[in-house]
Amino acid sequence: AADFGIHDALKKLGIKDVNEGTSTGSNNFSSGDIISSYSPVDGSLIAKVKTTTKADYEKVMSTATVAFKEWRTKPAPLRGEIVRQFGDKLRELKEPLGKLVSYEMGKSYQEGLGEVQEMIDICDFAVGLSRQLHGLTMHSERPGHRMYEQYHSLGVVGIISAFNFPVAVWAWNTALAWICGDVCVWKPSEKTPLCGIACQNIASSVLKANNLQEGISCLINGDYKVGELMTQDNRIPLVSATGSIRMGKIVAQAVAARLGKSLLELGGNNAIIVTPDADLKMTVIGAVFGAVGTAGQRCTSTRRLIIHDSMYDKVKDAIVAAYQQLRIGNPLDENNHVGPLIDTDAVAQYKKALEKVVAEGGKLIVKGGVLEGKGYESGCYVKPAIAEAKNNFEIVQHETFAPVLYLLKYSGDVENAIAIQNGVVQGLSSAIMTNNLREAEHFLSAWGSDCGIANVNIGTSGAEIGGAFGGEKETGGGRESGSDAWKVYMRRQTNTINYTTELPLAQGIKFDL
Ligand code: UN1
Repeated sequence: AADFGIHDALKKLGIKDVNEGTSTGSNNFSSGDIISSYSPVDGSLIAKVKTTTKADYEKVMSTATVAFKEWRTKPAPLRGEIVRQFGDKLRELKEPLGKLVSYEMGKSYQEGLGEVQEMIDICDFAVGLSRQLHGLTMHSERPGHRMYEQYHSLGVVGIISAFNFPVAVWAWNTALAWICGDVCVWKPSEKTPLCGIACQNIASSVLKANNLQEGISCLINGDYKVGELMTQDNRIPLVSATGSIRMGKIVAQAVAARLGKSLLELGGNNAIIVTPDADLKMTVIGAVFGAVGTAGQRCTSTRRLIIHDSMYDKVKDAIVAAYQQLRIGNPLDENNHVGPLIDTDAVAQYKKALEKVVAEGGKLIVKGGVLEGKGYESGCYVKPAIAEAKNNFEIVQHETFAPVLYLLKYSGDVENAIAIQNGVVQGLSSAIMTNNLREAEHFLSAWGSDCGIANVNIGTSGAEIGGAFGGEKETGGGRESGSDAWKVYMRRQTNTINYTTELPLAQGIKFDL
């Protein structure tokens, strides 16, 4: 098979391929069992990586804790300068890194590049923010007193990320944590360990060039057992975890048991409401990209279309027609729209969802199926499917990480559509297609969408880094990337200073000695 420049990309990113031995990132003490990273694109073994043992983890934590003591003393704008250099390195390596993301994870090359662009964007954002870590000042009730608040570095931030955004989610966390004066220990998904090594190599090259301690950025490898070392570790005040609701509940409970902080980005069950005033062309683009982009493996992927009955047949026909145009195949070939799922377990989940929706009384109107034959040897390529369903089906309530779209019908007012949209346990992203001001504002009101993200005339996926990203309910409540998401990476301190010779007490309390 044509290698689409993979070998060259691995070289530029400092990764040894399978013929060259086991690959480890910089400042990675891993000496445990080997994870083999296979590409879902063509099924081939890309490289081997060693996992982190408990003893390795202790070494990582001691470099991280030592590095924190020094890093927190650097002025925030200076930390921003390091993030600026890191962003520049990412610009330089955008193509090889985007290619590796595409090849190891399976998303299209365009989306791989887009993911690296998100990393660059969050770096730019963080650089500016490094001069804006503002606290408030407030007036004291006591004479001759000054009161204000300031934000201090928190410590070692533990990052657990998922396979679907194998590089960007780490960067959202790291760029903010760094300017805040924190150091990071990252456990990437065991399904995309090479993306982890590539990023770690980039981060440590920047740190080295500035004579900074490598422990500012650390990598650990392995499955949930390695993650558990962090969730139970008192030296880690904040664990930021992205993944399934099931995983999030385990992480949240472990971290809460020691009264640590967790930042959770968990599952979504995102819907687009299509009202009688929707623009059909925009609806089709938004819905199809949302449902099949990244092969339906974004936490913001569109899972449900809630269509007004007066529009139902028109929208259905247009979407079904668009699905006939989709080209499925090697994601590095820019002619294709849809790449593979991450692995054959994901294919099994996809097949189960299709069986389940039919068993519950749904109707497949775009059948789907697993692709076989030339170009599909990895066994990970599936056809995006569409089913007519009901919101209360168990399978519709569940997030399946695959390109399965459910069509749901509503009648009457937009309230009815919003009730369906909110009628799931997840609360990440939501959208409405309408040119009707009343419907749009209703959707955005306090009695509208209950999600962390609510869009008008845009799909559910593809959020920009400038806004706070995250969701409510079982999505976990965390907010990452833009707006004031940085605050969770710092500890807030309220300071009161008395510059008189008296010591008046607050609340007017008298205490004479
Ligand atoms: C995710 O799927 O974990 O909104 C994050 C989006 C991306 C981020 C998705 N910016 O689709």
